[in-house]
Amino acid sequence: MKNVNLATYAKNTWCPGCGNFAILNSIKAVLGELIEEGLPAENIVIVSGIGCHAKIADYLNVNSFYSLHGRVVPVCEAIKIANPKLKVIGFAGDGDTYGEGLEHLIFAAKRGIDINIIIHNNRVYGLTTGQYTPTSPLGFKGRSTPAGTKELPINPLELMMAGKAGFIARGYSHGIEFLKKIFKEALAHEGFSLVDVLQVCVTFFNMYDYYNKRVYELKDHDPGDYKQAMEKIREWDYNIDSKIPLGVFYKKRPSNDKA
Ligand SMILES: Cc1ncc(C[n+]2csc(CCOP(=O)(O)OP(=O)(O)O)c2C)c(N)n1
Ligand code: SF4
Ligand SMILES: [Mg+2]
Repeated sequence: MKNVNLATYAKNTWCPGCGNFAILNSIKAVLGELIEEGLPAENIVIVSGIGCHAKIADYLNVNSFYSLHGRVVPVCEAIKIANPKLKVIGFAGDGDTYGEGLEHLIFAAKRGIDINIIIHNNRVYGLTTGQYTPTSPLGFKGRSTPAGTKELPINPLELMMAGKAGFIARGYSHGIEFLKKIFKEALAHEGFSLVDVLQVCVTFFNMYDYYNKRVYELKDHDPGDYKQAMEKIREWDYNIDSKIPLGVFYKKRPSNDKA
């Protein structure tokens, strides 16, 4: 068995308690396992955007590309097209990819290109100190909306369904084993995959209590069933006060290409 050490010398500057640690530790464990199972470490490339999430590229000792805000997806696509044998994983923010880079995300999903996108969805612009994003709830009070937003949030997973993404899942930055399981399944999927992680920003939008009361893991769910997946994705639309399902909502079966 190889001795895989994916740590780097970079000093970690995330706030103590930030949900990004769970994403880092989970993906580090999953990549370590994949390398032990035979995936050459040099075939892994990670891409990040601009934001707190993006620092993950500094903390993982694999090939990496720090891209521009909103441009994680096209950089991932270009790397994959240039060298199809690479395992390409993009780490993006909610501001990053559900805002400025949204059209890239939809078309990558539609294209079905074999890249894996992980969204650090803290529902706030963390790095720029607390402005609202497309997934901030109605009434969110932040630096740019002191009186509260007047807009309803989008449900990005519903958009991904409409965009024909082949693999759609939601994780939460509390509970590493579950996150690892989802990441592993996403990386094993051939084609486009999106994992939206409810990543708590303890400094600008601390949602631990809110999520802890509402999240549950999907059981008896058939991810091959488009209608069932859509129903589960609509259960919580990033604003209403309901339970929040976690897990793999949709996984395209070879037979449901037309779904
Ligand atoms: C093209 C471009 N637009 C805007 C910015 C300013 N900017 C940097 S980070 C950021 C927001 C980051 O929010 P998010 O993507 O949610 O990441 P987080 O910090 O929450 O992880 C913005 C607007 C930029 N650097 N480049
Ligand atoms: S500002 Fe928020 S997202 Fe950024 S490191 Fe701190 S807790 Fe994490
Ligand atoms: Mg964010």
